[in-house]
Amino acid sequence: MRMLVTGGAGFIGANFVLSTLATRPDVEITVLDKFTYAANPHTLDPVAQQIRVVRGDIADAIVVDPLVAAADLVVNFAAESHNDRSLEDPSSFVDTNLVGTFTLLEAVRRHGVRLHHISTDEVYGDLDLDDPARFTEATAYDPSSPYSATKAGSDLLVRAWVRSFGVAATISNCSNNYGPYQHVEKLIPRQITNVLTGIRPKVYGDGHNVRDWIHVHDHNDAVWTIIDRGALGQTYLIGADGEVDNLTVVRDILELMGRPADAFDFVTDRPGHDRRYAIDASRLRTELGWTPRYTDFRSGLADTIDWYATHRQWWEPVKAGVEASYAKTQHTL
Ligand code: NAD
Ligand code: TDX
Repeated sequence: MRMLVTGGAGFIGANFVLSTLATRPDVEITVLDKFTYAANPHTLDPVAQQIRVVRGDIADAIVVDPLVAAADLVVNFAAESHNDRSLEDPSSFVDTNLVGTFTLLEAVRRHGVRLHHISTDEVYGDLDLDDPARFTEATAYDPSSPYSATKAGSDLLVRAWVRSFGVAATISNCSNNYGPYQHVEKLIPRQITNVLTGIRPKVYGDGHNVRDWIHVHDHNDAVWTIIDRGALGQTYLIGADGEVDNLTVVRDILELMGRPADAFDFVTDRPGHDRRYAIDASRLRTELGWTPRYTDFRSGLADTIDWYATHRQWWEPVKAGVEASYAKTQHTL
């Protein structure tokens, strides 16, 4: 199988490329990535001889068209992915998440190639802390941030291309990922690398916001399950019953790293900060038989801490810049 992996140099896409190479020798991989700030140019170095890497923009039809024509399947991980950045400057989110997905859809339509589109649970908006409900595939879209609104728009484009043009596509909406190779702007790697560099972890607002954590390997395993057995035109939610509030995440990190559990700061809240996400992944579990393997969050967190502690050269070059940028808007409460 010839696979085009867009965004394959980012956090989830690179983990997908590495695990696919390790487990599926029959898959030929081409990565299309713009190598934005979010891509670490060295992540794919160890497998550079086994894949083709093209530096380019998914919104550039001239680049996209021949790559799609030469593929049997496109898996679209490429996106602007960070909520905080989308609040500072939303324009690249519209370009990549909306125009980029549109450009891929037109190419797969032209060449009759299957697409799997990677999306997020944030398209459903948020839930109250005391609401027993969880998101399902039937939940109405209600995104809050420029990031989640552009991801919601990209999903709706995929659905429209399926219905109007018969494009062979599937969509997955996953909850919050953690694991190796995640950019240090995101909650878990930011706090781990804060502790490793002598900075106190930073918790937004009151810290009671809940995220539904899943290990990136479980996410990618579910993506493969959908590629192998998913029904064309269908949407699947991916989650591993991992609801944890941010205060607990930060206290767990501090404890696992041998620091006092209260050695963190509360800082300025994120504008429009979603309160809680929670996924009901019953369709994926019952119809496709998928189950997560990393079900012990603290042990997954301990492995992730270990990875950042032993891969300082991977994140150190960008750490100071990320903190300097956050310091412009975030102040200790
Ligand atoms: P990331 O920011 O780490 O990586 C994104 C990658 O896309 C980078 O390599 C970047 O260079 C590339 N890219 C950006 N714009 C591009 C463009 N115009 N053309 C080509 N490449 C471009 O993001 P991630 O966390 O790996 O997320 C991957 C996908 O998974 C995204 O679609 C995101 O919405 C979705 N998702 C992420 C999470 C999470 O917790 N991180 C959860 C659910 C869904
Ligand atoms: O320093 C921080 N302190 C803090 O309290 C950071 C960076 C975040 N937070 C909070 C905000 C959120 O409640 O932690 C939570 C997680 O924040 P992020 O890591 O920025 O993730 P989130 O906004 O939940 O979005 C993530 O999951 C869904 C990904 O970035 C998205 O791409 C994905 O769609």
